[in-house]
Amino acid sequence: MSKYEPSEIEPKWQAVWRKNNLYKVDLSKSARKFYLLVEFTYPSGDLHMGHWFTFAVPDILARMKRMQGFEVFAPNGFDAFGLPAENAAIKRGIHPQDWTLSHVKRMKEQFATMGASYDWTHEVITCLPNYYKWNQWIFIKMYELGLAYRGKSLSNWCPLDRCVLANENVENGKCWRCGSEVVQKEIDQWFLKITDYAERLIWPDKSEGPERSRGKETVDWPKSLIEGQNNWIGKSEGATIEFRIKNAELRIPVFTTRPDTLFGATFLVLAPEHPLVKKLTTKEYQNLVKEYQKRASQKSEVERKVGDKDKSGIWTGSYAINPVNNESIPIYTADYVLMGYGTGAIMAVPAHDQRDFEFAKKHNLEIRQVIRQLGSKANGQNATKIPTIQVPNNLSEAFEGPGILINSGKYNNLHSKEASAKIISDLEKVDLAVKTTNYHIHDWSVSRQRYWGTPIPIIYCRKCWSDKGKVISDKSIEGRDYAIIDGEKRAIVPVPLDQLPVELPYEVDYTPKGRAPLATAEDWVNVKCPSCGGEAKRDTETMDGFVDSSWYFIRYLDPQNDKKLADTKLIYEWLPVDIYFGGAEHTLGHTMYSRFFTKFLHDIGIVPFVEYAQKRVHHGVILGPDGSRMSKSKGNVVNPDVEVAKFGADAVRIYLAFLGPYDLVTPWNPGGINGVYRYLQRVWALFQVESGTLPAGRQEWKVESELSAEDLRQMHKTIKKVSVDVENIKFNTAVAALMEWLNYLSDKSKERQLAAEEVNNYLRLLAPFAPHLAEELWDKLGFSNGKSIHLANWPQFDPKLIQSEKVLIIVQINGKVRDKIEVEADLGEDELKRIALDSEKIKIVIGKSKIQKSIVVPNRLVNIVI
Ligand code: ANZ
Ligand code: ZN
Repeated sequence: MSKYEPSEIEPKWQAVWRKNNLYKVDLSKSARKFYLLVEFTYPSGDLHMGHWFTFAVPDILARMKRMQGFEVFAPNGFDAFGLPAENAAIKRGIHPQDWTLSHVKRMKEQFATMGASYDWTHEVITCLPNYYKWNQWIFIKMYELGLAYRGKSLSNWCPLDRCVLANENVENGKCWRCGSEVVQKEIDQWFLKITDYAERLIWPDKSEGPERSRGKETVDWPKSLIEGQNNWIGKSEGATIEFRIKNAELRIPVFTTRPDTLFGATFLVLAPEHPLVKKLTTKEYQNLVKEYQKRASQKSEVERKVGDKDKSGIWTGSYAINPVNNESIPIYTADYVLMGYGTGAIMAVPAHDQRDFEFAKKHNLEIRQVIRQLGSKANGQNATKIPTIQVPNNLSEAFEGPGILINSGKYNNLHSKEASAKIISDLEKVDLAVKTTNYHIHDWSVSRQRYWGTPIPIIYCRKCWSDKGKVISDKSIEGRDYAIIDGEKRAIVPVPLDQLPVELPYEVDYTPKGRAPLATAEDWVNVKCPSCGGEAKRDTETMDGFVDSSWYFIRYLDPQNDKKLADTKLIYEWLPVDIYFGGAEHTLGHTMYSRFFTKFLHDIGIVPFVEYAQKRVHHGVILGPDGSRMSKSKGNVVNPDVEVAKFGADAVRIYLAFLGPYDLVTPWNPGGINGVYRYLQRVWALFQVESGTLPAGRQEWKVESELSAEDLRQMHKTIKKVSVDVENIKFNTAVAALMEWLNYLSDKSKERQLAAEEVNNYLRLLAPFAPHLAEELWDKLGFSNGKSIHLANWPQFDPKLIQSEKVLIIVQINGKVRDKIEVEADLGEDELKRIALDSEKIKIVIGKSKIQKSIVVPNRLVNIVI
């Protein structure tokens, strides 16, 4: 009997599969299509264990589906633009393109050792012009529809290098290169108007009409992702209420979600950037306010949202008039109010908003309670008899919930909801309020002062502006029709679609010089205007890398197409993606942007669906053996190449699948992979036949032997378990089932011959997990007839043969036996708990009591504690 030598059989089969083009998909066969997508990877240079976890485990599903007769499309590629290439280039003088493409090459070689079935013939590499041309095309389509515009946004600005810094290049508030203090500065940037899609991005997309197409109500995405997205969009319904100013013809609109608390508004707060701050500030406060504004400008939005402990802010010297009771209330400016949300001004209700409460405490402002908590009829009093209570600054915190109105004139005793509606409608009559919906999500700022990205396909023309622009100048809008470049107005001229791509020039000085690297490529920057032929300049910024990953799943279908994003027939037949694997860290950014692009492409008639993936699965994270994140500096990195050399790719694959539920964060366990390796050795030993020499005692196993009912049950149970578990992304329990069946077969084989059917089925079930070992034995044992096991059919199970034994489960409540129920053996804990709680006897005993916890002992007992 030969030894199990993965280092011999694995490269051998990988070469055969490559030669036979085993995983090449036929996209013309879409009747039973299965599009399996894994988030493509950044070409960082080395394939680490995280990549293996991300790609090798979903490959199990791809392989099973293929054997089940699906035409499986599992493409792969590289998300190849981005900061690391550029930073490495700056540090080491290698051109970002050379750096990136050499990493792509090396990583593909490493990918090959995984024995995964990804299809590289549809590879997408985003830094190549035939890909990013279409980023530019989409950008211009958005521009034409008013969805791409130039606007201002606060950015990290290094005053010494005179450039914008990405968040990751700000270290402790200082520039990573020169160490100077980073400030927040308003910078002109390109934006994509994702806010226009805010309502439709809320889950589920409820839009009517043609959007009601494939891929909607049925999508199966993690709940955490859906909630995360909805929170980021942050839809908020309320009203805009206007406050008049004492002694001035001005009004300040504020956005509030709680009009019912209006009688408790004891001051107003404006964001420090609010344009009215200057007008409202009286002479004696001007210096203090200016100083405060300057301090606030040094804080990032994130810092301001978190809020400081000292609740900084300052009075402007002015008063506003509360529209419901005509009281004069002071107007403050404070940085906990953000200019970018609502109207940039708030009515502060310290008794019912915690931030306002802390601010009022600090600045000694009145805290007036106007909402009474429901059910808090203190001292048994009837609600209507509760006297209006003045609670002078002795609350310990704000009461933020809804309740019954007090201290609110004619609105007293109404419930918050009712009161809000009444107050809005009363103020609407005198033109002081209007119902308003706000969204927290901002437009997506997509331009970067970076080299290694997609050039923005825009040209700025002085002549077009002086010829045409001025004529229509009162209707022209900054950011849409013209931009101010170097202090001068120029028309915005998109590059004509037939002149795309605007290629990234190779020769560029990308070391920091205080301007965008592309500005140094003067031959490239200076162009003839495509509209008037005059002297013009290109935009010198590049697109955010999230643009690249927002539609790559469409491009995979047809990566060489130079007429369209992809062939329309392929889009209609192959999308949406059936299952999309990726990291939970992309719950916000990538997932939101790609959904936005999908809806946009839907609206311009490119795709017929509004969600691009039916199912989304998050993978977990593999930590180092010490339980912390693998990192070179900690010395806890497990290198897949080393593990493959020791145990083989099949063992590494199965180990990763067997670790635990796929979405869990789990440390690498060196003992675990040893165990998996031994399991594969046992499979090898039990089944293998050396060139005609059959293993002792099992000379005739190829002949059909009689299988007992129990033998059949074991076999069909395993087929079912593996099929169902892999389908449901429970790879670990599928592996456990295979191990169990092996134990059974090893045991029984002492007394009888294994049937050919058993060996054959076992190998086919094992094939997605250990593709090399299964192929080798399939071939050696004469099952193949020259055809790969990966093209064989997936085993079928017969439900009649699985009928399992029954067991009697005892159901206890607080330790007392209350019922006995006959159930199928081996049910899971949740299932058993559900059955127990369904019992009439149990329901009666529990009644209205609350269940504290329940203890389940499989096959024996459920104890419910109430
Ligand atoms: C009065 C009030 C009373 C409020 C009360 C809350 C509770 P969401 O749900 O996030 O939309 N707000 C409005 N604009 C703001 C801005 N630019 N910066 C900081 N805070 C702002 O929150 C809406 C609430 O946040 C608004 O309702 C406003 O405070 C505050 F008992 O108005 B509220
Ligand atoms: Zn022009």
